[in-house]
Amino acid sequence: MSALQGFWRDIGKTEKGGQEKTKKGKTLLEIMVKLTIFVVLGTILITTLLVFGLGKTGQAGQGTIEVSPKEYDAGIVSMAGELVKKTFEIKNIGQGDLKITDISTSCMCTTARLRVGDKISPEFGMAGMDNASTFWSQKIAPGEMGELEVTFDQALHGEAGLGDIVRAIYIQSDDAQHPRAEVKLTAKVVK
Ligand SMILES: [Cu+2]
Repeated sequence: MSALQGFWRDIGKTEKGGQEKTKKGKTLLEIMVKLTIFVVLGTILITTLLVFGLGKTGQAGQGTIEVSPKEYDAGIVSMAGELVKKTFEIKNIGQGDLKITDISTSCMCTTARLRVGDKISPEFGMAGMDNASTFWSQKIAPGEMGELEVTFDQALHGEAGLGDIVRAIYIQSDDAQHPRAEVKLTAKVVK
């Protein structure tokens, strides 16, 4: 008897042994074959999805950010008056999706939220002072527009904040040419 024949005979024995133990159960070999088929088919499916998914993204092109206006002058604002609010437009003028990954402002008195369709972001503040962006990002489709709602609290700094002020709002995205776009808000704060 060759070594190969011996091998098959031993497998046969193992199978029979398995059947005797479990009776109505499947043999070890059947389970292993089914498991192997399952794993192979699963791998093919996942690979196909990844290849086609990535291919699509690559073909679609890149997003390009356009902010408008770049600067807004709120004019003379009274410390006792209502908070200064201004909405800036954040448009994707590129061929592919634009992903906004973070928003921050230059000072504690200035906060911003991004609204895209019916989605509104958390409130962003001064860089490093909030962690609102940790799990946040927002897609803007080609041709689509988001609204950056900025609030400036002209009374936050008290009398130290009187006079001409300039505040910046930074918008980080996956636009390779403009990874950090910015808009500015100016005003003259009076008592
Ligand atoms: Cu401030």
